[in-house]
Amino acid sequence: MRIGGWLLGRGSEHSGLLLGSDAAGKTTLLYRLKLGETVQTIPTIGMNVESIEYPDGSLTLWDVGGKTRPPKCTSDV
Ligand SMILES: Nc1nc2c(ncn2[C@@H]2O[C@H](COP(=O)(O)OP(=O)(O)OP(=O)(O)O)[C@@H](O)[C@H]2O)c(=O)[nH]1
Ligand SMILES: [Mg+2]
Repeated sequence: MRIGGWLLGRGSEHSGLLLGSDAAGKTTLLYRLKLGETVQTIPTIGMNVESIEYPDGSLTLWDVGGKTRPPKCTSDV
């Protein structure tokens, strides 16, 4: 997708970031959207990335564990 289309909300591929406190339900939401069912989760170490395909496009979601530390270069700022 071209950047202009992304900025204007057009195009068929979208991506997003799931951020929140630990145990907020981010991973549950990710797999609910991906699989259409509620799965049992464990605390996420690092991140999960899933692409959800729709008839007219796809949505890629990045699910970052609530206890995942940011890279050192940003945590020192
Ligand atoms: N009651 C209730 N429990 C939920 C809901 N969503 C998730 N949970 C429960 O909350 C707990 C944590 O859910 P996760 O999806 O693992 O939370 P998370 O935000 O990914 O946590 P981290 O990976 O540690 O950042 C699990 O036991 C889920 O079953 C909800 O909508 N309602
Ligand atoms: Mg998680």
